[in-house]
Amino acid sequence: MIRRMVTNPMPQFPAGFLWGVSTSAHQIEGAADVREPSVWDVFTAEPGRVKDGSTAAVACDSYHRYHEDVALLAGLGVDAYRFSVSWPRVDSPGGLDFYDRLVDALCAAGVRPVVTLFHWDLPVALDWLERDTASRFADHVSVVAERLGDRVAKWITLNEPAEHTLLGHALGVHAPGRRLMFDALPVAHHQLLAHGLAVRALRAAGAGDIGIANSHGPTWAASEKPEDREAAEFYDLLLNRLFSDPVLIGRYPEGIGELMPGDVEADLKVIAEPIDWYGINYYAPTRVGAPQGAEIEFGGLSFPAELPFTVREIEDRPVTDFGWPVVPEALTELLTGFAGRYCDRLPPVLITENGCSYEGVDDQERIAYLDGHIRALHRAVEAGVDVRGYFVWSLLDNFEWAEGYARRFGLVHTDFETLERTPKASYTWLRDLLRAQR
Ligand code: IFM
Repeated sequence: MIRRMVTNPMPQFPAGFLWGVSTSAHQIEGAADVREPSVWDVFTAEPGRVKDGSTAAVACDSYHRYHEDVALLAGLGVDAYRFSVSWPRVDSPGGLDFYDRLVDALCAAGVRPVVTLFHWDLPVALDWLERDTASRFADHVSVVAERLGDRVAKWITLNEPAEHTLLGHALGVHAPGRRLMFDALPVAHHQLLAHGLAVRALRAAGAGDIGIANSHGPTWAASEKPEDREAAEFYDLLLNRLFSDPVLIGRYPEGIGELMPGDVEADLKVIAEPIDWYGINYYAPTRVGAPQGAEIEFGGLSFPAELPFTVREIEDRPVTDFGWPVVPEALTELLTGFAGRYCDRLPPVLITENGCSYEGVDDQERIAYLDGHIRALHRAVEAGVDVRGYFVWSLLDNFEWAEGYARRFGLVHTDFETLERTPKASYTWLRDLLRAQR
């Protein structure tokens, strides 16, 4: 079945389509001893927070081995590499020198640098419950843009503020480990404000080509029953629209704005600052039903009983090692749905992350996953959605947050003892696909 699917020729994407891979600083860099600490260092030091008890102190050691990573990128033949700058490293003496060297190495290898300015590793002294963190972020962005702006191809303000809010501040399973439930909403607002201020800071520094990387996926009601549909709509509002509506149409979904702190109307004008493209991280759809009065375990997370929805299994679908369902056509659904909802307010779209966790170096399941999703993406392009690029998560197996090193998302295997990198079957498959696209 897999063989038949992957030997059909991949349809051709439009000329200029941007192919890339993604990583983030805390997940790959290591070298924690030469930067300031982040909330993730504090969190991982607390017993029981990370499932395998690991930390990202060394991770893939990309801080020291970035030349190896750049060679892997060049060998893969990607147009672009999405990585994040660690705010605590930028705050450390000489911290920006590392990114300067990395950007130079990428440019020399013909790979365009795409920089994420915040991917969850907040300096320990800061807190997204505080409004001031948004202004501090804009200062950080100005410093980075000033130094790297002459060579960076694209800028991403934030990565997945939805997950950082939900997992880090509402459910407490990511750093900083708060379990505030709906009191975490200000964290979402302050990040969105930070996004808008960052767009302004980037433009003031002369930088262009700016987007955000928001996570999205279709939400499917568990049944046609009104209570399931209502629960699914609420989930969709909280995890999808809460983060796209303010950025794209300058307003919060119904009932949310009044829960946010500060002068929300004025802030929304900042949040809706025009961007050049909209980044979507897509992994899987979610099936949602009415609450069942009990804590639910799902996809490595436990959802408290008091939530007004429950996440349900999507039956009859293969799942990744993480237990996430594999549903490529939901990517077409997501993109056509976005284009329909936001119409001319939606700028060109980039898929800033898509990938899966599987063990093994002969990773035929990953090939099948990527093949299916790239075809689904092409169907969206054929349907008229203006998608301009696709980034695989991730270049390397790396530190998968609360899962530690147990989940392997890489096109390249990392031996976390020796730090040796070994390209997987999917790396070769993607390399050949990219060659055929040119
Ligand atoms: O590893 C993460 C990444 O940091 C953000 N998006 C999802 C990935 C897989 O869980």
